[in-house]
Amino acid sequence: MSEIGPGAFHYPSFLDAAAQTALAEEIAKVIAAAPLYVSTMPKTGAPMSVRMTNCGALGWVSDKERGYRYEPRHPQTGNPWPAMPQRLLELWNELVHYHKPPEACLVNVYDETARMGLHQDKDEADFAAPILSLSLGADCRFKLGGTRRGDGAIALTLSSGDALVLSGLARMRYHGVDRILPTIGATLPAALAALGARVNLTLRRVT
Ligand code: MD6
Ligand code: FE
Repeated sequence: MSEIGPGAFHYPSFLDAAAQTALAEEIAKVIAAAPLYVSTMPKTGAPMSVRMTNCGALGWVSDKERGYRYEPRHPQTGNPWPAMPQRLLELWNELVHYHKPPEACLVNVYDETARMGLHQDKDEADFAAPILSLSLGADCRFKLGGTRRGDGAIALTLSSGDALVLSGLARMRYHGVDRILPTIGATLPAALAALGARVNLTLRRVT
């Protein structure tokens, strides 16, 4: 584990190959029940390059009309999100020191050209709760800035099996995914391989 800055903890290869495979199988079941969708940006309606879905009581969605928010139901099927797999609750308990369980797990699926612009995670009511990120598949160049948009950012590589916790002073740091890196050998586990190049899960407390 390395503390990148106060409250920002990077755990390279936290999940071994067997754990990555098992997690991918759980996420494939989530996607089978709650299909990937494309969120659009508030106001402009521009589509995001990442496809997403969620599990847990709440899911993160965005559209032109109503912007970023959490919803209890899938925007297209209207069904409640699938339950959070037990394995994710265990990882939260292992890595996040917080007295309440996560309510949302956002599943982001990247193809080789997808990116995630610099953002703060601020649609949650509870900023005291850390966010736990888990990555599978191709490496990406992850940028971690400061608490103001213009602050300088550091770059780190997030690889398959890595965990990243943003807590405390790091909870509101800007961050984003510059690009997916060509990654020899680190393809997504078979259960997810047809969907893209990289999958990132972020577990959050919302209320
Ligand atoms: C990604 N991650 O790694 C996007 N958010 O694809 C995030 O947006 C993120 O890694 C909050 C905390 C950790 C993260
Ligand atoms: Fe984020």
